[in-house]
Amino acid sequence: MQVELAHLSYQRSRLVRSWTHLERQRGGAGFLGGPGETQIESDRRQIDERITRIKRDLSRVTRTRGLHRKARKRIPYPIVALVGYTNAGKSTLFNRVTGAGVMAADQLFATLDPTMRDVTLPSGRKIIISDTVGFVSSLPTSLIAAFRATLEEVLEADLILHVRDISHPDSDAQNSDVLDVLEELGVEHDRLDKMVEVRNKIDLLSAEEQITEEGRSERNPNEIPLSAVNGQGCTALLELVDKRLNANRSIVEISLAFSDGEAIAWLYDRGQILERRDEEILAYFRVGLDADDVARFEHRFPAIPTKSV
Ligand SMILES: Nc1nc2c(ncn2[C@@H]2O[C@H](COP(=O)(O)OP(=O)(O)O)[C@@H](O)[C@H]2O)c(=O)[nH]1
Ligand SMILES: [Mg+2]
Repeated sequence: MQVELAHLSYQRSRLVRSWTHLERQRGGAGFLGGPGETQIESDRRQIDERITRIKRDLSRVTRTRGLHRKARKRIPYPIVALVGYTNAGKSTLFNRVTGAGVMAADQLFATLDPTMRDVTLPSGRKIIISDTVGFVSSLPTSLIAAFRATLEEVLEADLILHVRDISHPDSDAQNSDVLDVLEELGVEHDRLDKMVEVRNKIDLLSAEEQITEEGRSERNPNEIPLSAVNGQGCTALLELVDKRLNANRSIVEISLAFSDGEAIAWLYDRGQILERRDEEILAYFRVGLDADDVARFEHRFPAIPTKSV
């Protein structure tokens, strides 16, 4: 809709200019209300009506997006955003890690937003992965608003995965374009530093180049060579995401009665169960939980003592 709006505004300005030329030819000073003017008026009115309709639809979309974001905040799984240049392979990677494009009804966000889906990491931890619009260089200013809107998700993401097409001849220029835009959008420096770089399309490299890539990633833990098309590197990527998200987790020991089904279910849902020992009347858990989730658990189940270790 933003794209159409920009296009219509452009058409509207051209309309005036092209008719001005005719009007000048036709009449001298004081010539008003000729057939040309009527035509401009009617064309302009039609464009204006479409502009009004699109603006109304847009404000509805903005409102809906706001509601979705609020709904998402109530389900506090970490959000991992894919960013990168157009054609880098973001959507291919998204489909691969979320289960090859199947749109199952029980997917958490299937009905909420088609570009966000839940993924279970190797540790059993659940995340929401978000596909975004691709970056292109020298975006027309009239489209920057549209572009920003789709990138709001990125600002709120817990982790950013920068997908790069390393087989592309302009790969380095694309890389700096993307980093510049992220910085302009207000992504903080330390988050840019902590971003994971997905070096996609390694299947298109020669055998020697592939070996060089493997060497790079061994030295740099924030780089993953990958092929979204054949799946190579995808497991390593999910393991890295797991590790990065778990960096701010705390380990908590909790003993509770078997009858505390609700609390047990909550721990399985939100936490990473590291150990469970069933004793006579109590179950003992060692769980990895986010600091926020520890507070949520204590708030929700005040009678159950927790101990951070
Ligand atoms: N050879 C190869 N092609 C890929 C790979 N990943 C994506 N592609 C292709 O690159 C093109 C763009 O992919 P897409 O996922 O739409 O890119 P997006 O614009 O970043 O979402 C498609 O033709 C994909 O099939 C990869 O790992 N290897
Ligand atoms: Mg895409």
